[in-house]
Amino acid sequence: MPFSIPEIELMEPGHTACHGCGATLAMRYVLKGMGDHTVVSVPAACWAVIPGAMPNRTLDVPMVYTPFAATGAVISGLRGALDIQGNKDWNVVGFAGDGGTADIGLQSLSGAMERGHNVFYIMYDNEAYMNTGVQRSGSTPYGAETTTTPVGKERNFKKQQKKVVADLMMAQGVPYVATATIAYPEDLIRKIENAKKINGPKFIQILSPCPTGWYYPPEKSVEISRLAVQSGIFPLFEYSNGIMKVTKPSKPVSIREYLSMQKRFAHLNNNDIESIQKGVDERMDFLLSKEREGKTLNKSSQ
Ligand SMILES: Cc1ncc(C[n+]2csc(CCOP(=O)(O)OP(=O)(O)O)c2C)c(N)n1
Repeated sequence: MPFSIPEIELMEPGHTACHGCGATLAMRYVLKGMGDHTVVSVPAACWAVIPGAMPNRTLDVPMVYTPFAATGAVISGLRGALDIQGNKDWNVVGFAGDGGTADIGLQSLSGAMERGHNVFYIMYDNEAYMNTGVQRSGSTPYGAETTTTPVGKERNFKKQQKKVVADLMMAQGVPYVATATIAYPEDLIRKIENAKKINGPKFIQILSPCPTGWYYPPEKSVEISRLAVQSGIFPLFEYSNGIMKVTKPSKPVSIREYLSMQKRFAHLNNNDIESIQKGVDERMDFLLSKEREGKTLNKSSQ
C-alpha cells in the first residue's frame, strides 16, 4: 500500500545543530510518526544542545533532559507518572546517542526493556561521542578514526567491531526491535507506526550520519545514509514478536564506495576493507538466519 509521510511538523526549522546533521532529521521523522501526544527524554548528547537555550526551542513537544546514563530509568518513570494521571495514550520516547546507549546508558536501557514498560527507546547512532568532540564509542565501527583512536604513525584506528545494540535488544527478548536511517523516511516512519501498535518496550536504532565527526561535506548526509544500507554495512530490518523482516539492498554498492566518501576511513588499506566486507557478510547472514527462524516459528504456530 502506498505510504504518505504525515504532514504534522513537531520540530521547528531553527536549531543549533551542525549543517547536515543526520540526528536532526531522525528527530523530525520520529516525531512525525509519534504525533503530538509525545514526551521526549534526552540525555547529555548533541540533542541536549540542538533545541537551543530558553526561551528558544526547536520541539513542539515536552522534553526532559536527563543525566547521561539515565534515559532508560527516566522513561520508565515518565510512563508510570503518565499512566497514574490517566494519560495512557501519550507516547514516552527516550532519544539518546550511541554513547548514551551502547556504553554509559546500557544498564538503564536494559532494565527498562526487561521491566516491560510501554516506552520507545530511539538510539540515534552517529557512531561516536560527537557532542564532546568525536571520541570513540562501543558503536563506532571497526576501522574508523576518532579523536581517541587517532591514526598517526601507529595506524591506531578503532580495532574493535561495532557493538550493535539492536542485536543485544533482540537477544534480550524485546518485543519490537528495528533499524532505520534518515535516507528512507517512509520506512522509518512506518516502523514508528508499527511499533506504536505494540504495548510494551520498543527499540529502534537509527543511523544518523554526522558530517562533523565522519569528515564529509554536509550535503552528503542523505547519500551516505543510503549507501550505508545499499552496501550492507547498516542493514534495515524489523523484528516484531519473534518475526524478522530484513530489507535486502535494492541497488547494492560495494563497501569501498561507502567508506571512500568519509575521511574517517581514509587510511584503510585493501586488507582492512576486505575484513570489513567479511563482517558485513557475516552480519547479513545472521539477520537472514533470524528471518528463516521466524518463518519456521510462524509455520509451527499455525
Ligand atoms: C556522566 C557524564 N559523563 C560525561 C559527560 C560528558 N558528555 C556530555 S555529552 C557526551 C557525548 C555524548 O555522546 P553520544 O551519546 O554518542 O551522543 P552525541 O553527542 O553523539 O549526540 C559526553 C561524554 C556527561 N554529561 N555526563
